[in-house]
Amino acid sequence: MRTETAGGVRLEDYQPAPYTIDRVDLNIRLAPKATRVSARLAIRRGDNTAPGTALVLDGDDLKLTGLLLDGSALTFQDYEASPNRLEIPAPPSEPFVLEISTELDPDANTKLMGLYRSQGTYCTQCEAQGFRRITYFLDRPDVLAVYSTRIEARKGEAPVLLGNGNLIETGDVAGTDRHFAIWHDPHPKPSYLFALVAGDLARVPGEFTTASGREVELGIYVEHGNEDQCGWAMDSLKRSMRWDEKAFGREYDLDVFNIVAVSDFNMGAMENKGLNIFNDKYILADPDTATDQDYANIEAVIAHEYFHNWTGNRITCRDWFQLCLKEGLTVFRDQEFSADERSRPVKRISDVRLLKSHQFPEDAGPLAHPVRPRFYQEINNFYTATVYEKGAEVVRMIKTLLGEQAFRAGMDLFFERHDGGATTVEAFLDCFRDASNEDLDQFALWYEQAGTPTITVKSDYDSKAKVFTLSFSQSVPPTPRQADKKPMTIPVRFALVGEDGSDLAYETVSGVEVKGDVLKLQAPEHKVTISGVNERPIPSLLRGFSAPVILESDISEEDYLHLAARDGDPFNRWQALQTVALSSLTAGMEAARDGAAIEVDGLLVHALGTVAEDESLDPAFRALALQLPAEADIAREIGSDVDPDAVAAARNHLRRTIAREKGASFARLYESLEIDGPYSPDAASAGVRALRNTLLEYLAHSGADGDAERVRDHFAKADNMTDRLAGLTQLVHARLEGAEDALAAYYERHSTHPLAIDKWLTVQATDGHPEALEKVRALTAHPAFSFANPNRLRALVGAFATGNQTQFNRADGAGFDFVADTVLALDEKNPQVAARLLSAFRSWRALEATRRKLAENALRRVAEKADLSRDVKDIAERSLQ
Ligand code: 0A1
Ligand code: ZN
Repeated sequence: MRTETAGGVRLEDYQPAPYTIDRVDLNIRLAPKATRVSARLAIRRGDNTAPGTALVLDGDDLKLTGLLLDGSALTFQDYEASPNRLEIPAPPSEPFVLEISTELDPDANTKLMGLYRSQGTYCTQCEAQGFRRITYFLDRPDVLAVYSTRIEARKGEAPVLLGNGNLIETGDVAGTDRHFAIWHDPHPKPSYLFALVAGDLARVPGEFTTASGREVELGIYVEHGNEDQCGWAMDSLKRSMRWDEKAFGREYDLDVFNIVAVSDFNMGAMENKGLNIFNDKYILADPDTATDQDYANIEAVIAHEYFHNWTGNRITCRDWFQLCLKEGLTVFRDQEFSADERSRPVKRISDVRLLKSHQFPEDAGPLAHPVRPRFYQEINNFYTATVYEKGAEVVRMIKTLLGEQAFRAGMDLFFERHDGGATTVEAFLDCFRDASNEDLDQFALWYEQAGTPTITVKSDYDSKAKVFTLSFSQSVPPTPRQADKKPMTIPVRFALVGEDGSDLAYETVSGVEVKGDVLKLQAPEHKVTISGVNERPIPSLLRGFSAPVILESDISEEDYLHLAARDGDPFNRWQALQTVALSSLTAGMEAARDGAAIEVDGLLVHALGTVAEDESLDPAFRALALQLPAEADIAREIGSDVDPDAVAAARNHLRRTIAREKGASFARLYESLEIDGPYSPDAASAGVRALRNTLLEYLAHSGADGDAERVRDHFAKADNMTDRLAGLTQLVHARLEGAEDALAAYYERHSTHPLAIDKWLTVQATDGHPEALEKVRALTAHPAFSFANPNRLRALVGAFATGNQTQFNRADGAGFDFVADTVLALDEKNPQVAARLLSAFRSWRALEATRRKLAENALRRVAEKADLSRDVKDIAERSLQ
């Protein structure tokens, strides 16, 4: 029985495959317009499959050129073939070999799924369902096979031939200008992990010896000339390999590990077994063209893909509904890696910022879905912040609830039990149950229920009885197809903070289950009573963001500012400032909307000034603390009837006021933060640059004599991309004199480096000025822009749609129309990227009425177009539901 129907795919319809494919022998003869693929599949009837059951293989846009069963040609009565399907109605009941020949046109493949060419290099992308664009197959993650791949190409065109696993043989094809390589991957894998690369690439070598002494040859392949931009990626790879041994006891399992950087790629990177393929944006870095953030991203993505070797590849997903099993878990692992390599609190704050800015809006809008969905129309649309980032939070909560040791024991059990298998979220949770005896039944709702829970808390201190009471209630909002929600298990890490900032002692906690400093909320309401509290405490709740929830509390602004200044948990210090800033900005927005004067909270301005100057704090932390909530964060906080212009007015006003009041001290601090010596991407110097560049943003808006000059100088004298881009951004966004010259100078300097040009496009696309749309439109005709390249598209149109709140949401609807038109034009070429772009509309219902109507019209126009891809149709329809 097939699980895929015209109406979408449902988890409850899952059935094991009726046939198994044990071995796949591929012979791929590459040519730009006519690549010939022969796939020999060793197929076996499943134990529960009746003899004579039809074999149905998936295809996508395939051209069948030959078909042999056990060496004999099949006649037309023996099979039915279409570009999307191959059926053998009555296959043999004993194991048999099916040899399928197909012909592909890599040059015509603009979807970048299956086999395509990027700058002349042949490469593949098979997750989630790209293998079926190469040959007919049981293209589902629970069909695991051992692959051998013979790759053949013209020597001049593709001197480098790479496949999964280990290299077995190479040679010339006698009498031709062609050569071949045979790769063998001994680890059974699902088809989505298949990959090949062939091209004229440079190799940057490395080596690694695993804990048990296996010598692994490492290679990073890039276009010629880019070799010297691979050092950081290689270093990150080696550190990742070592970390996985130490933190999770996981060693690498092949003799080679290759990474290839390509410039046309739909996503960030891909964990194909032994042959990771990367968007070059996550490999290439040098100080002149990559920012500190790029370096941090490269480190995280390299780690992420490498960690998939165990969480994803050795243990894979039974079906695509289980995507979070590999993605949430692997994001959790890469977050922990970066936290260990850098500053843990700073990493946590950055991750939570990302969660709140991307996942919370998704969870609050029409595209909300559970971490493990139960239904999809198009699986490509479920590589979301919910599956990845909220999925990682769920794993983090398991660790919080179980404690470090039991968590590790559960992970060890998972690796032991499921190595070599394709499994489920239930089986994953069972490992933690068995390792800890913890009841995770209610906890499992985190995988099932969409929507961000809100916890509301009221506090009371009885100074006579020395009893502190916290009254919690929780609620989970309705989301598409999930009207009613059950109460969830919510781990709340807490402390009671005293006058001097220390954590106060207490005697007993009742009314809730407690483990160490974690309260385990499970009921709709809990009255938590804490005895033996000798002074009035300020509760520090949800320390380290122990659960992905919205916290609404009756804590006063004064108390929040006390936490901001003194909480022992750095995350909550940051959060306290954000909370105060958000409430001040929401009030400012109301005033702006009513045409009243915006009042600025003097206590907040003072608190920010104090954090900036506090040298006992990590500069990276100070930088984060000084960054005001983004316009999109303020909009999310407001939740409905949002006027983005009023939001921007309030934020700009607050920033200007801080800049005016603190300008002189910020300028002094800025001047004192010079870094001596050559650029290094390490976390400590990146932190100093982050603080300096955050101060620069205020100086750009101070209006004080000399500050604009400082910004121009900052740009002109920068000896690295982090500073140069910060200077350029401030010049352009603050509309300072010299902005146009700076844009021209930047372009001149970096015109041959596409990734640096992406930043130039983004700076212009995210300028909140009303001219931005016209500029963006004009830039789509610029020679540096390419509609066919996903990075360029995201840097310009994507950045405009997601990073320019006032101009995308223009009151005349022109921003919506522009993005909708781009989606429609792009859909014909690359539906995946088009669908992602369209999801920028995800918060349209929260807008005020005029904009809401205009956004709806644009979405309807998209939804109603004939011949839409399944990708775009799915997003358009769900957005309108
Ligand atoms: N598994 C990859 C993400 C990925 C998904 C789909 C792709 O196809 C276009 C590519 C990459 C990861 O988590 O890194
Ligand atoms: Zn991943």
